[in-house]
Amino acid sequence: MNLKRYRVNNIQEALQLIKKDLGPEAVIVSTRQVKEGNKAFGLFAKTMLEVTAARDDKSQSKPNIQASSQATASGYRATVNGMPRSEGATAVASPEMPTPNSKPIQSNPASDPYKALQPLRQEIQDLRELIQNLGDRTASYEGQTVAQLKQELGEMRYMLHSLASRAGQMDDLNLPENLMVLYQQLRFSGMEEKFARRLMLEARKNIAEDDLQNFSYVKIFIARMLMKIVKTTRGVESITAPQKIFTLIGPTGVGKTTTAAKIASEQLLRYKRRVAMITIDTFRIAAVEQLRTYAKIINVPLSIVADKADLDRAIATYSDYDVIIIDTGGCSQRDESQMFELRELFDERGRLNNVLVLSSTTKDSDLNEITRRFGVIPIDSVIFTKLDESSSYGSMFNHSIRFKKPISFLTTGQKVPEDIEVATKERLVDLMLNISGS
Ligand SMILES: Nc1nc2c(ncn2[C@@H]2O[C@H](COP(=O)(O)OP(=O)(O)O)[C@@H](O)[C@H]2O)c(=O)[nH]1
Ligand SMILES: [Mg+2]
Repeated sequence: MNLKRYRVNNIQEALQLIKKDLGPEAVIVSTRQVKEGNKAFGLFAKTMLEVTAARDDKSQSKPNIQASSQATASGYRATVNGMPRSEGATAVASPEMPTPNSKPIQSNPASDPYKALQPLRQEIQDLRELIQNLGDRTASYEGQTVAQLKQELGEMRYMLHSLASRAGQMDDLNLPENLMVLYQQLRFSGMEEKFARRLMLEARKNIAEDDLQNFSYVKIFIARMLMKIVKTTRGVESITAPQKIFTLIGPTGVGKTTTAAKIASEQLLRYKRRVAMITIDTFRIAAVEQLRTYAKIINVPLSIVADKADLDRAIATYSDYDVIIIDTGGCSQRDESQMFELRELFDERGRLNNVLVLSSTTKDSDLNEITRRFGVIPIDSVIFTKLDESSSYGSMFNHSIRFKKPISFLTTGQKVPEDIEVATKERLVDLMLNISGS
């Protein structure tokens, strides 16, 4: 097994390199988006595609086999050989290869994927033994070498998993090639399987046969569908009341206080609005101090309140302010009494605009639980923080599909006030499909 990894701008570029280096028999075993460049702000670094390809050395010596007799090859092979051509892309298929996109990838439950797994299993077993030996022989080896081998073992596991899942769940999808490539991209970005599948099936129904051959067209079509799924609020601009009262709630540590300061600062400096802040942090004195410091720097008044009556009084005090940002203490969604307290304070529609702050690094199942539990309070929008620390943005779409809550802001770093942006559909879709970089 000959394994190679490439960092490229797009899949077409990868396919050219793979075909050149490893030949048409090569299979893509994994792709993922990686950031390159400025490390402090991963988000603004260039997004590259990292593609790992493999070629079974045994297959290399064989002459080029006819497409029809290659039918046992997995869909990956078909993807490498029959890559869609988008504008500017050089053809990767050699003349004897099937015409790009001429046929949908056929489902193929034949035994080949399992045969393909066999050498991988053996290699994993060998690697395991090697790691074990190295670990036993000398402790000093437990540094770099073992770490490297462990990483390779991880990659092999991933390959096995990928091959196995291709052999299983995707066989029945039977998608045209361009849709299959985008399906994989959405899955690698973290979109849940059933959502990605539904999207692709819907796209196939609605895209004309001819247009399906055009990768750029299909990608834009999927981008438009994603734009319909996700809703945004233009920051605080969708609040039509003369006074915008914006409450940030959510679990501890997601970035509520930092985000409150960023929004306050933006409202003051960019929109020239009169801004006041309130915090309901009665237990964590340090957290109150954190907001107090920000309020001082930004130069806005801050009130610290303990209960609903206090809150109402503070809001009344700021009646001639354009924007009031309310920060809340960290609260565990599993603590019933804290949730009850929060509900007492914020369960009112109309006057308060409640925003659930979630970290984009939180895994899907936890995002679901948090949203369900905080859902006892009316939630008007969601903020996703820490995009700079996340590499898969599909969970934001999974959340949008599941809970249909609009997204108001995205935050991209620790710096106040600059690391925040008003969420836009274009930006969210670009995070998934990397349209601007392709
Ligand atoms: N990398 C990164 N860190 C963030 C971001 N937003 C907040 N943080 C950090 O997350 C930590 C917790 O933030 P804080 O505002 O205190 O969270 P809270 O408990 O929800 O109020 C702090 O170290 C922040 O600097 C972000 O967008 N990116
Ligand atoms: Mg806080």
